[in-house]
Amino acid sequence: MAKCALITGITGQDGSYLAEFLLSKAYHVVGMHRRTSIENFDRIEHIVDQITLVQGDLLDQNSLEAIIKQYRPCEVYNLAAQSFVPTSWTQPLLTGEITGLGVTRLLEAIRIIDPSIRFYQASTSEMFGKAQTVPQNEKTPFYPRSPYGVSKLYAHWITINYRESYGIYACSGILFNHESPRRGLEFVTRKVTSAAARIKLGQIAELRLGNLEAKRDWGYAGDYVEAMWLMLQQDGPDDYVVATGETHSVRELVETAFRCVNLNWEEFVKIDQKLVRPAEVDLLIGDATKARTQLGWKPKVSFEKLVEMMVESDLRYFSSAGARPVR
Ligand code: NAP
Ligand code: F7E
Repeated sequence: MAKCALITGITGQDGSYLAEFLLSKAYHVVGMHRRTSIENFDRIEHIVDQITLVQGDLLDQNSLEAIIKQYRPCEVYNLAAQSFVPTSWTQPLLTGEITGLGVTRLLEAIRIIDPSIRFYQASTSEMFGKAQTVPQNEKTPFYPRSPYGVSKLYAHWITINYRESYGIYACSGILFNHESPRRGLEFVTRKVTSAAARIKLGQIAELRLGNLEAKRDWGYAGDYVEAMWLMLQQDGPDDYVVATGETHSVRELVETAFRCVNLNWEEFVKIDQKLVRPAEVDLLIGDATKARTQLGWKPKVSFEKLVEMMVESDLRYFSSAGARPVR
């Protein structure tokens, strides 16, 4: 019988890539999504008839227990979260409830119903925040800089605590920024690639951005979901940094994206102080030696290739009304 995996956050960027990956490994994929007044399946519409979709919410304990009882997954990937850093300042309590406490709700459901389930928690480089060492690895001290980062740090430690308290095979994947043509439009990579495409197509005239000096270790989401799966296939549970080991500034991102459409970015980009964060994460660069040596994982898509892939997808998306950025 096929192995069953539950993915929370199936409608998100990573949920869609992980579902594709697990289908390629012949899993029965159960995807949890929130009830919404209109369906939000754009990223998974090409696989919707190959997976089982079920309504549930990280805010609702009963729904989590009911889903685990009904489908009895052997692996649970918790990708659901309020994941946008700026929103975590305007909605800090909701962010804490979903991104932090939501993980305890899911772990409790696993503990009560079937503690042999293997659990993956989507942790983040935002936990390093005001980074104490360069580059950052599993031993780097944490210093989160936003309610999002703080909530994820709680989630990281509760994952470790359930592993140590109850022997649950629970892993925390500390993933650095990863992007794709399916990235939400408000995150800086997609904001930049969509604007470059739309300016080229004559649809908009300018791009407003905040801090151009922030540096991130940007990889490709399609590469990163494999690392999630590998973490749950080992002899024992552990925590791993997943990153490319390269860092680039937002300024370099903008230059690269506008170069793809043969435009000079300085003619179109305006700095908007409203987009500067109350506390910034200045520099992230990951050291994924442990993932490379213990999981045999490595990234395949370079920064330049990633930006090019996103700009090309956005040119297609914004030039034809019905097209979807689902590369
Ligand atoms: P994303 O595109 O924002 O997707 C988040 C998903 O969570 C969506 O499916 C969303 O559903 C769902 N969700 C939000 N609140 C929920 C709730 N209360 N109950 C159930 N589902 C809920 O995020 P992503 O980029 O795919 O990232 C996946 C995970 O990895 C997140 O936990 C994120 O924090 C973490 N992470 C991401 C990165 C990155 O660079 N992408 C790096 C490190 C860690 P709706 O569609 O209904 O909103
Ligand atoms: O910002 C700067 C901004 O929103 C990146 C999430 O997936 O990755 C993501 O969090 C940088 C920041 O991602 C704009 O100040 C400048 O320094 O794309 P972002 P993020 O905050 O790094 C981590 C790993 C996660 O876990 C999160 O869930 O870009 N920046 N100007 C801007 N950022 C945005 N969004 N918009 C701007 O106009």
